Amino acid sequence: MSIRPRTPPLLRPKKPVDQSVLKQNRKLIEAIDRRGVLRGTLTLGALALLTGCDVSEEPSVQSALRAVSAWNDGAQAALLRSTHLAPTFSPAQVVKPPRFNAYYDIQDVKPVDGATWKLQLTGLIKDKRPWTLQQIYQLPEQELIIRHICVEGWDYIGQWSGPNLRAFLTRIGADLTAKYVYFICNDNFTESIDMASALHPQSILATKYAGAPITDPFGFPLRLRTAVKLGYKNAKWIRTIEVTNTFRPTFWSKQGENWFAGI
Ligand SMILES: Nc1nc2c(c(=O)[nH]1)N[C@H]1C(S)=C(S)[C@@H](COP(=O)(O)O)O[C@H]1N2
Ligand SMILES: [Mo]
Repeated sequence: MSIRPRTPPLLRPKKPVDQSVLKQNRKLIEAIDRRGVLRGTLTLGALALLTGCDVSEEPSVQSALRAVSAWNDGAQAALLRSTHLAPTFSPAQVVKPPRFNAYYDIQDVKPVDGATWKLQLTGLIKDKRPWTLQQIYQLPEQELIIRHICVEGWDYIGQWSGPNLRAFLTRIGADLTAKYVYFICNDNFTESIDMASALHPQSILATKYAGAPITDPFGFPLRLRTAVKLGYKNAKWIRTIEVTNTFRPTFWSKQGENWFAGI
């Protein structure tokens, strides 16, 4: 299986956006960055995550910048991680089916057998017993209707549900002060997110899309869906979760993509 190449820039919009809009608004961006809100990683994707605006059109890039600016006024940057919620949408806006992406084509997806699959736990976790799918289905579910933003220049609104990641990490006795939550997937894809993002209220382990189990191409039986990261951080077909203080290079970070990729 060959890796579909991906090249910078981080976001390639559907209609080419004049990237100079970011330059034109440099003062505003610098003001935002000074307070550390965007951690020096302002991209059109991060703007879309923050504001929910469609970043494929130049006027909405500008309204996104204005929205960030308005929100930022008087706000403490440190509050972002815990209290700033990414935009959510209504069920009527949900795209069905979702839009597929992986580092290979959809016909190369190898379905996971939900009957034999088990979620493996490793690292800084007290209770490392593996979980069957039936056990996971018994956990309380949270629904997120959020925008998925792929750096290849497309996005869609999706309706995901499954156990809240913070609740799950708490339940298994994970060290919530550890630095990273690392995901190993059935297709040998790897991703990791910082603990603050893992504990964000809009991060879930999704088992369902639009109320039905996620279908094979979209990560059956279990995937990460977080509103605070770009598309590629949302690991599909998760096999193992590791809680760790050791940074391990991830699939896309090894190819030179930004590791943080979020807000
Ligand atoms: N296991 C695995 N997860 C993955 C990928 C992948 O190749 N393998 N691709 C990522 C990328 S680049 C994107 S945009 C999203 C696509 O998710 P979707 O198919 O549900 O839209 O999955 C992410 N998670
Ligand atoms: Mo992506």
